[in-house]
Amino acid sequence: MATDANCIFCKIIAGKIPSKKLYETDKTFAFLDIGPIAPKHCLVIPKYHGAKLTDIPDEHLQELLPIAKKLAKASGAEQYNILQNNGRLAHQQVDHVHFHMIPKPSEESGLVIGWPTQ
Ligand code: IU
Repeated sequence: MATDANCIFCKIIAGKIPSKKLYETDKTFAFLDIGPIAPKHCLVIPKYHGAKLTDIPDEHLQELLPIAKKLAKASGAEQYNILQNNGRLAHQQVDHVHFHMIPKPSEESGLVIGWPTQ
């Protein structure tokens, strides 16, 4: 398994940095985002270290979307974003592949977080 001793997400997977773990398999780890933009915003990551999607072998990618889907269902949100950024121009900050699962709170909850209009 490819890992990087200097990668913060590899340290989270290894338990060297604490996280709120939501789900784990031999290939995949999911945890609450430390800077959520909505309640229950979480990240699903391969244990195999790679900065971009194209750096990860297919067999380490296959569970990511099914687990993001499972977490979307578990969040109870009817609407949500699943996002994955590659490179600084694409707003990637952490160089270990991750899928965001971002619930969109309903208007009734009073927790609406909208995208900027401009
Ligand atoms: P991005 O797609 O690379 O821009 O997203 C990185 C995310 O990783 C961002 O939402 C951070 O809040 C999140 N994160 C985290 O959950 N724990 C950490 O220790 C660090 C970043 I550093």
